[in-house]
Amino acid sequence: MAIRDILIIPEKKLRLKSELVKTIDKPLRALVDDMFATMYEAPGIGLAAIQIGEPLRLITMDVAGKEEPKDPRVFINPEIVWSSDDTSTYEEGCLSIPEYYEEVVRPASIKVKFLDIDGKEQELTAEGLLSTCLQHEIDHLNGVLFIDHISKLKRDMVMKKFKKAAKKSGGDLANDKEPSHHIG
Ligand code: GNR
Ligand code: NI
Repeated sequence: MAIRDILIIPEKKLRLKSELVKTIDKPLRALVDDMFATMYEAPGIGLAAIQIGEPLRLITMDVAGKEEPKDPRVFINPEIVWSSDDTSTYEEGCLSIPEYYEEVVRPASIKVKFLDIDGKEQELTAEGLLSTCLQHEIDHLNGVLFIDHISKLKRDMVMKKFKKAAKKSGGDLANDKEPSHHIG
């Protein structure tokens, strides 16, 4: 079990559409273990595999409160099969966009179909934080981030800030722009 690095914007991989999980085998279960370790350590209430660089339709989640017992959940190949017309607004954050929080409007309730860790088909109707978090994570599987649901002005401000930070610390590898000519 390993804590893995979480990708931060403007990392291009975060924009990939993740692939269906084909087989639930030992390596996949090891990946799930890494995702839980990484998610709990962060700490976060959800994690999509692409956030640790694995473009698979795989999510870990635990929306239990601090005082409540752990409630680890795994969603494999999740699909939203129904969304409510009524919406709810929640202040969201993302481990791939650290320390930025903004209100997002989403359907209040959804019904999802998915496979559990034993490969068994499951259905779940979610509301509240579980619904919000599931929609946030399923967005990740499609290369969508919560800042895509806020105003372009706010999104552009956030992207600018993180591009600048990546340029300062990581240089060209962490940046989605052209190679720097200042090295050497
Ligand atoms: O830890 C997280 N908290 C959170 C809060 C409100 C809405 C969504 C989330 S998910 C986030 C972890 C994360 O980035 N998952 O992709
Ligand atoms: Ni996120």
